Amino acid sequence: MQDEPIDKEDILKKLSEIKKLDYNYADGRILGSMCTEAHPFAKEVYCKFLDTNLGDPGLFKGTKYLEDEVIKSIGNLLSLDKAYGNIVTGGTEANLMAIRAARNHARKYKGIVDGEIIVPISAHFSFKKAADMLNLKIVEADLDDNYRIDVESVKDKITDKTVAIVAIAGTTELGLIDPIEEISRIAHENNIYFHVDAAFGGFSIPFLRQAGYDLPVFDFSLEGVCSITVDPHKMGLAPIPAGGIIFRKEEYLQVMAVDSPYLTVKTQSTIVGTRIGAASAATYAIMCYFGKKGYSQLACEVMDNTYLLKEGLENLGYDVVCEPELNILAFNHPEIETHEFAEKLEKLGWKVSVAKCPIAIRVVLMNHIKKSHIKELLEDLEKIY
Ligand code: 0PR
Repeated sequence: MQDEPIDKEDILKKLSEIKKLDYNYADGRILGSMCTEAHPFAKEVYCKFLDTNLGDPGLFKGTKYLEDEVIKSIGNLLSLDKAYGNIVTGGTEANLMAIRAARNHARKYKGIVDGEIIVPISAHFSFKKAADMLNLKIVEADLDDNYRIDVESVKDKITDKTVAIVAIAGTTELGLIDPIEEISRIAHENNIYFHVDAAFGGFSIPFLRQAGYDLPVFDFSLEGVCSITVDPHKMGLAPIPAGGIIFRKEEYLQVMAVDSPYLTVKTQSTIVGTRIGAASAATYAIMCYFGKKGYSQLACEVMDNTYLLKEGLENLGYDVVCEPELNILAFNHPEIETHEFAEKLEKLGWKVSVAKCPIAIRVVLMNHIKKSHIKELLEDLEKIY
């Protein structure tokens, strides 16, 4: 830091120069991101609540009310009459809270001290962080031929140390939905905590189902489901950071509670202490603003774009890895090795990402990717082919 203050104008000038290093969603070149530009209205509301702190909710009763309302609304979308949970920083923190609840619950009621969690190979790496922090062993369940969790493999991996089973509604790499109904039954029969990671799919599957898409049930209507991660900062168009964790029962929050004697509430179950209220306010605002109709339209639009890209790719002769269930498409060049192919796309200005299982170029068709961008991408892909 320099000794003397600098004028605001000069600082802003420097910042806008530096910001030029960033890619912009609006350019339609960011193809591998699950985040997108937040809706302007959500950003406006966010700024109004910047100083609120849900770590001490008794001081911010209005903002706490907004968080509760958001949890209630998301819970209702997921077939839960009375929901418990929090708006957190993202899917990582939401998954960490779910696994912490599962671990503590198993420790308290079953006496398990060195627990294991069963997660599919396709699970997001946040579960590795959670297992590391919570001192749990990760047991990976295989995928079936369609890249979804293999139900038999889950059954085989259950032991008397299993504290949680995880399945995904909208996998990070392929956007696929695991057979959640079957896993829910297995978890319920074995009295094991079952967490569904719908960080990506949670804000689109309910709306797509409503619009007539034939997608499987993944929510609390299945009795084995104990918690669901749903991120407003992905398909919900809320500003970063906004993740969501929804629990079926209050006891899952209670088993994580620590005393917070000098605060306006007696206990705290979240991982973070001082925590942002702006994310709850912005999510509340954007959910009111869109309504089910608005989200349904958004979810359908991005699916239309997904099919448009798929058709274009197939017409050109590219290999599409699997039929998309959500707005993620993975594909390969029939001859060029995937990383080499990704480099060619990078050179043409496309920010792509490469999936690991199976190795493929992966495009997340978020709201910032418009039909005009898909047309440009297909033109470049035609040249490469
Ligand atoms: N669960 C699932 C299914 C996810 O896909 C992700 C993130 C998480 C949990 C963790 O969420 P947070 O990143 O909010 O903690 N999925 C993307 C990924 O890691 C996130 C992402 C977003 C990556 C934008 C890149 C990017 O540019 O691939």
